[in-house]
Amino acid sequence: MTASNAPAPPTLVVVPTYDERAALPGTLARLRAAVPAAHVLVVDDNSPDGTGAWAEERAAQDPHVHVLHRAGKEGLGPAYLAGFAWGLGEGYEVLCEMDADASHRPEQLPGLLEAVRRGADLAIGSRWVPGGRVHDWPLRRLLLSRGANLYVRAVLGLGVADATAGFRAYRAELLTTLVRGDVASQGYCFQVDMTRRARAAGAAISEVPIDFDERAEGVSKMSSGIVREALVKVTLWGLTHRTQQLLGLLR
Ligand SMILES: Nc1nc2c(ncn2[C@@H]2O[C@H](COP(=O)(O)OP(=O)(O)OP(=O)(O)O)[C@@H](O)[C@H]2O)c(=O)[nH]1
Ligand SMILES: [Mg+2]
Repeated sequence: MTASNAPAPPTLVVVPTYDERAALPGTLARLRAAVPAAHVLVVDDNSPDGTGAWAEERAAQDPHVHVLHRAGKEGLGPAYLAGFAWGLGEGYEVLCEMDADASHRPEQLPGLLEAVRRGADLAIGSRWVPGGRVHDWPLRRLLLSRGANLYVRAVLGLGVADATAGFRAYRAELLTTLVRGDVASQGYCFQVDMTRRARAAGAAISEVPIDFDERAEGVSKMSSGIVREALVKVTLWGLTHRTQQLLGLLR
């Protein structure tokens, strides 16, 4: 059997949710249609709007849908780590990240899975490589994302155009290695943290251009605290990285 007609490896898409009752039904329907063989894990932080209860009902009707309930809102990073721990324990071989708010198009997930099939340990759905696009974002968000990625590039030198992206597919072997480290990032710098750890582990990272849509429903969880955490942590990681480079040169 050649690699191209080999059966797809067991795949899990982890979708973190906080107050996504309006957006999640459409996202899940599109996801199940786009990648019918994949399983989905909704990781809900006890959303006050009943997202978790709705997901539970959905899971009762569809054996491909699972739900992890957490006690309260702790941020994106801890939600993903809990989802990954569950998925690795269940034996999934490819584990994906996707937002619930339809900013990521489920129809583009097969492109990420194809990159993994071709040898990537981590495939990133990227807005900032040729062919990648952002639709209907206000200038403020465009500048924030562009600026954050340029800063990450300058201080960490990861060679990744969209290190903050949250549409990803990881090979389980890589993820097992990454989560063994003490990943403590809460907000969106979680994505940068995982990218720099993947780079340090020598992973094959591939960026796949995607279309990123502005959320149509629900409310953004982006906050000044999340931006502050990212700025402080990326700067500290950058200082450590550059110091290590310098020590390497002097040795
Ligand atoms: N479980 C959990 N999910 C979260 C938390 N914070 C954000 N999310 C989810 O993570 C995904 C990304 O969050 P968004 O609010 O869309 O963040 P964003 O895409 O940077 O912001 P917008 O573009 O303004 O939507 C969504 O599915 C959220 O529901 C959290 O603390 N816990
Ligand atoms: Mg969003």
